[in-house]
Amino acid sequence: RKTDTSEDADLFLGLKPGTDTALFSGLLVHLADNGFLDRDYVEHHTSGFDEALVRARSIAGGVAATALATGLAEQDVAAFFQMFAATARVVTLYSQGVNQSAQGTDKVNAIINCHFATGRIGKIGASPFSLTGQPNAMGGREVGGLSNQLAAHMSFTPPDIDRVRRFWKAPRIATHEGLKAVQLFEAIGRGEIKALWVMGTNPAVSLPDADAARSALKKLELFVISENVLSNDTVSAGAHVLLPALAWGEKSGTVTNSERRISRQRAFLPVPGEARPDWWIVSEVAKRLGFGPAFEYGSAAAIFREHASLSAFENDGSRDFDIGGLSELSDEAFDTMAPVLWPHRSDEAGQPRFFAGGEFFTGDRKGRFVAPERPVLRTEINEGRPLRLNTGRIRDQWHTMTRTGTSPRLGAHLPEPFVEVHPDDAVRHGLADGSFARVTTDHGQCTLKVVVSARQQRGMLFAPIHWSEANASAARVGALVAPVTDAFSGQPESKATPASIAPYDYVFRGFVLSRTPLKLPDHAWWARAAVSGGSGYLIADNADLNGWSSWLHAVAGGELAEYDDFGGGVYRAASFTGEAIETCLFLGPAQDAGDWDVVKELFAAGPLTDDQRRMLLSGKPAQGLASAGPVVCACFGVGRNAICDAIAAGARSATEIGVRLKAGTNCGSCIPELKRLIVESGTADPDHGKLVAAS
Ligand SMILES: Nc1nc2c(c(=O)[nH]1)N[C@H]1C(S)=C(S)[C@@H](COP(=O)(O)OP(=O)(O)OC[C@H]3O[C@@H](n4cnc5c(=O)[nH]c(N)nc54)[C@H](O)[C@@H]3O)O[C@H]1N2
Ligand SMILES: Nc1nc2c(c(=O)[nH]1)N[C@H]1C(S)=C(S)[C@@H](COP(=O)(O)OP(=O)(O)OC[C@H]3O[C@@H](n4cnc5c(=O)[nH]c(N)nc54)[C@H](O)[C@@H]3O)O[C@H]1N2
Ligand SMILES: [Mo]
Repeated sequence: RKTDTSEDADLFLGLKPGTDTALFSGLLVHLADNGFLDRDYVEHHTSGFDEALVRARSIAGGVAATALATGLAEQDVAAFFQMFAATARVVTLYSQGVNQSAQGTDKVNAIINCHFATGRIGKIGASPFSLTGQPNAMGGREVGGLSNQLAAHMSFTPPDIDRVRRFWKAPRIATHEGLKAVQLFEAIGRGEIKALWVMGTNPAVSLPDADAARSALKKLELFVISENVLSNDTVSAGAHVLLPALAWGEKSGTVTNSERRISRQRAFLPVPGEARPDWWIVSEVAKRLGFGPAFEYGSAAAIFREHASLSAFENDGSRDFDIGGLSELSDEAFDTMAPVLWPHRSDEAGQPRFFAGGEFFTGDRKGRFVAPERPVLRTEINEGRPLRLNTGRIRDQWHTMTRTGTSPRLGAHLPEPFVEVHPDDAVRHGLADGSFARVTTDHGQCTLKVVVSARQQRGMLFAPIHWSEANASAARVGALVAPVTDAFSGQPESKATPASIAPYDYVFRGFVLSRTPLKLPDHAWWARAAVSGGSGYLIADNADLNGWSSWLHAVAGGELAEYDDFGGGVYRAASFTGEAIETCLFLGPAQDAGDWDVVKELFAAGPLTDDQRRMLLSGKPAQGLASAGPVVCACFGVGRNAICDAIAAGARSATEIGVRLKAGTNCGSCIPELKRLIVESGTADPDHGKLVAAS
């Protein structure tokens, strides 16, 4: 699928889902057959090359075979092979399109094989690079936050278990790997796990087959959640105990980024209510369980010192993660610690780079080529499920929206849950841009707004993962996803579930704005969007307008100003407190559903003039207030209409739009969209485009 990132690429490879292993197998063969191997590196610093090459040859033995396996054009495959071969400094960045797959480990192996084969690893500008997504994904691994590892990069081998056991004086330490997330929830569903403590994750939304995961939670005898928010889908699945945890900005500790740099996170907000740091909550529970002496931490600094000591304990260079040099930090030194690269051993400073000279953390210090399996998706499409559903993120929201979902600025760009469909598939399945569709898989169903886009592959759907039962009526996309997983990593195949799509008609569209949160009627399709000054809901429905009028009278209380044209299918009503809108409802046929962006601005403005109040329900509230359209630049709140006006007035590049409107001049993440708007307007400056490509 073409993304904003892909727009700046010299070469875009829109391969068939799950076929990365074939692409990189073909590349390995090309490198081997055309004299691009670093034979010296392969011989001295790696093992397993011959088997890996034989396997790669059987998967994709040349350009044509690679093109066939991946669905790419031969000239694109050839261009990619050439670019990789000819460029000494190559970084291969990969994230969930590679990992979240039942063949994810093999995809990664196939990538790393090409870097081993060329010796392009651990050198300046040359390395495979896994973009772990969570801000502290690395830190999570360092402290052993996965079910298949112990702390400080130790695993469940007898010597490691013994070492951690002695260090922690923990005779009953776990002696084997635990269940990974998907299998864990399956075991809960079977009643094999009876107690669960969820901390800092929202699995009822984010797991595959999420409806099954959510119902499994009901079987627990003890279900504890540590959370920042009072409610999310996991909490409402029936938590028995809710522990209020401090959030980012409120708590103190460290995080580690993708280049192994540990940074201090300092609290800059007061502690709200009874909330406590997660470490404190864990320690207090441990004390009640009778492990008091082991959990007498007075601060995050004390925990960090112990963590650093364990990393160095009986290490002697055998484990990469060693921050023994930080194990004696005073509280003050911890507080003022500058970002530090690991390893940071007691006898030396940070080590800027691993692996350039081999020296991998394996028994013989050699890197292992791994021969991947031929890539095959674990599910099949058929007549009933002719498409595949790809899922992922959008720019403006973070995962399950418990925090970004409260920002009016972020909610202004793409406020509704949607499914992206290729124009040909839209025709085939009778879908129009801006209409609604039901997406169905063997696991669940969602009703989403249709976005028709040529950036989507034929045969593929894409839906963002962010919406949940907390903020939408029918958009728990995780519920659609097949729970098949990679045999080694346990990652689910979240990007390729067989699916069907069908149009779903609503007679009425519209929205509700309210100073207080509302519960929408069960029959309505709705999505909550953060707005300034209250709560906003975009809605669609087939129930009669009289019913909506009664509903509004009941929830709004007080006196309503109303405009109804039930015959024409239009109903608009508002209540006021003083001169400001208290609650308002706009409903009508799609072309007459009210202007969400304009009314939202009036709602946020507070007191309205007499004219504005009179015009509000007329269907033309925009007079004297030009709608900025959906916000494209979230940093400066610049809307699409303003950007299109600037383009019409002569702006020919993202930079020129920035000069006029500031749009794109802060974080820059809207620049691809600015460029797209210029292209769509047909006014793009071709020379400027070349300049960008050349630089
Ligand atoms: N705004 C925002 N940013 C985030 C997050 C967020 O929630 N919101 N989450 C963070 C986290 S935790 C993570 S893990 C990262 C994830 O970052 P990404 O991995 O960039 O995010 P996804 O949206 O999952 O995108 C995966 C991409 O892979 C493509 N893809 C699907 N199948 C395949 C395939 O078989 N092969 C290939 N090559 N590509 C495929 C998809 O079309 C999609 O464009 O983002 C981080 N950043
Ligand atoms: N279909 C599909 N599913 C996916 C993905 C996909 O691409 N497609 N991506 C997957 C990926 S890569 C990821 S990372 C997951 C993300 O999925 P989750 O981790 O489930 O999503 P979040 O919304 O980040 O959940 C974090 C929860 O922790 C709470 N929280 C935040 N800070 C703290 C804290 O300091 N302490 C405590 N105790 N709680 C806190 C938040 O309020 C929130 O409820 O989703 C995965 N699921
Ligand atoms: Mo992630």
